[in-house]
Amino acid sequence: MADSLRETSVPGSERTDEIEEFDAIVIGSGVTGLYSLYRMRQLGFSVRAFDDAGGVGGTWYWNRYPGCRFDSESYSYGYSFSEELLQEWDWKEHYSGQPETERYLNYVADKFDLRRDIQFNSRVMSATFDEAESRWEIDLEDGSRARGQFLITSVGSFSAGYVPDFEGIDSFKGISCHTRGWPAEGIGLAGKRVGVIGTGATGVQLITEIAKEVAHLTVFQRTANYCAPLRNGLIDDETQKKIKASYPEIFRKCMETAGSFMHEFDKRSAMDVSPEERLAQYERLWAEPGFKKWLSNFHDVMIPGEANEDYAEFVRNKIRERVHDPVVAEMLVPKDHMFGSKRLPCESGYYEVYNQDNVLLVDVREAPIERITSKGVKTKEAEYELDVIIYATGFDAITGGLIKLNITGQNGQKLKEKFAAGPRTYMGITTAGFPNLFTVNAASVGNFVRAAEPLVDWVSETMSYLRDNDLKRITPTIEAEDAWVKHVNEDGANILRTQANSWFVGANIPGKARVLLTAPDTAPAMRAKRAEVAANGYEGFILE
Ligand code: N01
Repeated sequence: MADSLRETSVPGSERTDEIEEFDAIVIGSGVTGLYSLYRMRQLGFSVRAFDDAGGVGGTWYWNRYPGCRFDSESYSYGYSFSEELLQEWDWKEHYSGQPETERYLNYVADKFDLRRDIQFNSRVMSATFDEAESRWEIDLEDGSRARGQFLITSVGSFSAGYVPDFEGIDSFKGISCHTRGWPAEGIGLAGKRVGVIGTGATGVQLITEIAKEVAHLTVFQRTANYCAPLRNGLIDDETQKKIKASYPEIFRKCMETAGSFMHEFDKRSAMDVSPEERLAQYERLWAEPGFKKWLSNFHDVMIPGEANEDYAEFVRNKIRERVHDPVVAEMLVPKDHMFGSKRLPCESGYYEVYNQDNVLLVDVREAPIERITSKGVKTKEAEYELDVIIYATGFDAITGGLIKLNITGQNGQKLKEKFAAGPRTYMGITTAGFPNLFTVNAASVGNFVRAAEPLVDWVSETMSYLRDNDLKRITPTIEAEDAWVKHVNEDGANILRTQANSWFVGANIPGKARVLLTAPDTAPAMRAKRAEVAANGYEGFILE
């Protein structure tokens, strides 16, 4: 199994006495971690980032599986803080693939000389708050330690890969891999019998790509997804110039929308226009690239109800049109959840894969996987012999990466225990009893870079406020936290994201509490809330 999925254990005998001291400790050097380093350094803080990876990129370092790419426009995803960077960097494709995105993040790290403050191959095993000194201390796998006044968890939403606890999983004699731990040198799949478990956004991208080279592909699907054509393309020189000239406009648009994407909902209701006009709009958007068909649609397509079901049926019919065998087509048509209640995977030929003679779709809801054998996968109905098993089984999203850090706050309280019934935070970013801890990974939603920049700005400005006012720590009050948790649960109850069993609500992990893991609010509302809290002298926080 992939190195990245190893269980953590607190180091013992190798522990060293040497402790490095910083103002801020950042965990992770993905998009949020890199910007945290840049911004905090700019404000004069001493800062060190620790990453268990061998290089920068976070998600874009670990997810090297074939087909991995953006589903938001590349130029809406880049950092906005440097005009020079924006003008220097040429995105090659409208929806950049993993190798290009990893190259971009390396370019950023080099351009702003960020590497000198990043310690790679350094897994954080635990983080403990020292009450007397008001400092966080982290233990690394090699036994070394570091301390900082502030602890910033930039570990991303999807850093804890999830592999189901299948019986016999270690008995398989072939190659097996979770998509997050895909080896940099690749896995030679040509001529092999390959099985993929999972058909979420990752599985959809992977399956489409590897179906081009494998001898035989077996896809184990538990839930069919609504997927929409990505319609990617290369960026020509003229378009490149236009993009570079319109960055202020692109970012302005992103900052106005709910998920910080470039697309704005149509304010009309789908049901207020004639059926002909409705269908014409669905078809027009379907022919457009990316998320437009989702996020530029009639606004009530994204609200549970009649419009949502009308559009869902349109998408189901699009799937039926593309798959030749009607039985297979019906297996691929989602019927048990609402359109948009799970993240919409964008694809480039996914459904046509099932028209290939060497591809078999297996329904593992009907006949669940019973065990992994030495030869392959055994379901309730049959055993499938394979050379390679790929687990595209997702992530213990948002809280999983945090819990893995073994964080202990005041009075020995463990974050794992505190979050057992779901995350308890104030604004997704702080939690009572854990002073100066900023869980930035848990508060980024939608387009990650667009969300990360203002979030990290707020955290850095808060740190500056403490420094300028001779304060040592900031902790939310229990009352503010209770009110926030109530808001998340109550206002989140009726939104689309809580209607399906997905990672949004922790339902993909057996035993995990079913709670909305993100804020139910739009990105502009979250920014306004944070600004208001700061303007009111950090309302809801205790400053000491
Ligand atoms: O993970 P998932 P993902 N037996 O949890 C199945 C982002 N992302 O890695 O639906 C059989 O969505 C599970 O089945 P079910 C994006 O935000 C972005 O695909 O639970 N099957 C499902 O099919 C996305 O939402 C991009 O019934 C089992 C799959 O495994 C998020 O990452 C690309 C099983 C997991 O799907 C996560 O996506 C990729 C079992 N025991 C990802 N357990 C971009 O384009 C699980 N499954 C930017």
